Amino acid sequence: MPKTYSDIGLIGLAVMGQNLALNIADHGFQISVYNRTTEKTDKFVAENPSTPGGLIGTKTLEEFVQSLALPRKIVILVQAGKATDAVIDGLIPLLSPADIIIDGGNALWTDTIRREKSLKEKGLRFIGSGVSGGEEGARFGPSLMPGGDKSSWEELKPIWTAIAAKVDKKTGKPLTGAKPGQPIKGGVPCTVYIGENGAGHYVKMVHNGIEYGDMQMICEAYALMKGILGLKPAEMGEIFSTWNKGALDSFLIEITADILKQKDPVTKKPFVDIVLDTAGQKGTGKWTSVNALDMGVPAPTIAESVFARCLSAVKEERVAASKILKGPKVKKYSGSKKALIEAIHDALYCSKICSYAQGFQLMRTAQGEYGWKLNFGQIAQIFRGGCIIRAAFLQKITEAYARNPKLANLLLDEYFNKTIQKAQANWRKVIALAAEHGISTPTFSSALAYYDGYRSERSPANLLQAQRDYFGAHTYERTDVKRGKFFHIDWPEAHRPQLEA
Ligand code: NBP
Repeated sequence: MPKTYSDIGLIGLAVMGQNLALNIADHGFQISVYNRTTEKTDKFVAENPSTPGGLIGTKTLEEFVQSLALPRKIVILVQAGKATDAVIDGLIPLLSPADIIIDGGNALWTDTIRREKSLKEKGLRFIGSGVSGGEEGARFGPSLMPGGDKSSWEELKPIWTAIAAKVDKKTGKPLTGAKPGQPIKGGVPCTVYIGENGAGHYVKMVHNGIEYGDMQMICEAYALMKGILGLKPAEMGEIFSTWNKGALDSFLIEITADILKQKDPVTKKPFVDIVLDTAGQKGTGKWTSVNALDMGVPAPTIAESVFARCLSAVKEERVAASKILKGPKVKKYSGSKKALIEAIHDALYCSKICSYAQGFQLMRTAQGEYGWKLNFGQIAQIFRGGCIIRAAFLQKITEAYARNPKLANLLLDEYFNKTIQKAQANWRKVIALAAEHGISTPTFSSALAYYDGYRSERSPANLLQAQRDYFGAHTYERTDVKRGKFFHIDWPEAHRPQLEA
């Protein structure tokens, strides 16, 4: 017998909406659902007649809103941007004071700030919640990153903590239920209140930027093993499986091993060899990189991963260029295969550390910009389960921030510093070999440049600033005068006597 009023409602029954609704219902919450195209709602409800909480299909927004307990909690999972605004605009006249709208889409954080402000003025509450983990995560335990009105988080918390992925408190390892869809007992839920207004969507965006970096770095490891050692996909699949048992243990390494071992069902050739080498890029990786430039935070590894996709997309141009632009002629690699595989592993791990350091630097700067108080250890912990970047490595980040919550840069943490000290010779060897062999490794190389740049007491920017002062009178600071005093040389005059001499 359904309750008179549902505990929560959800609008948008595409992949994410359907899976999240089932996850919520599995945890005993009655959920009303609505979709613009009614046939989708009817089909979805008919296909899922008996869930523990119950699914209530509704045909109009009015019927949907009336079916919810007060204060209403309404999750929106529609296309980000205009569709989200259209749904919110449709809801506003139907809602009561203090009702809560939760946007679970991949919204731009500045849109979330705007929406929260505008709804607050109308007496409504708003949460922008990152939802990570794709279809599988939404169904069986996503990582949830809610930001916005704190009082509404308290009301949403029982549902969000119930449906989120769970990790072991001590080890940070993801936990699973007895069967898929069955509630997970104990563990730390992969959701925590991130901060005010757009904080949740901001952190989700950086998560996606980091994900772009992780994927590209894995591709570069693959390109090196293939290009220098001539390894076959299945062989590389085994190597990734081995790596998945060590420091690189992560969802993306695990699926890479599976992909490399997969045969094409039609040709029976290695599947990866018949996939066209072009990749698309949606908003979030680009947003992360643009925001890094806007805030003046160096995040070159993340940005390079976006550019690598852009370069992959100009396939026809690359094919034409490959016939004209010649690379180096190299002899077959004569070094130890085992040692090189180990070096590529180390290069991947060091690059990954730098990429995450950049992502956390972005969040650190954004919190100052927007007045948020972010808990970086907790953020790393909620990335541990449910999401695409879930990895054993994230536990090291949580531990680093537990040691020092004010850590200026992850690279300065004892563990990460020691790890790079141990592995950097291999990292440098791999990048030198990549250059010798003409293999493009934009994220590996940019991560090393970031590391070397960040650890430089003196950068070459003294010359750069002198150039700026020469052509634009931009002034310069002196090494022999306390910072904050600016000088300028009248360059053309200063030079004239020398030029005339
Ligand atoms: P889509 O992003 O493909 O959106 C499809 C849904 O939006 C359908 O329910 C559609 O209704 C609805 N919709 C659109 Br389009 N315009 C609408 C409008 N003007 N009014 C009302 N409804 C409208 O769905 P998705 O892939 O499930 O993703 C949902 C959200 O979650 C997105 O913001 C996405 O970025 C985010 N996200 C997706 C993933 C993923 O792996 N797919 C992961 C994490 C986050 P219709 O059926 O009537 O056309």
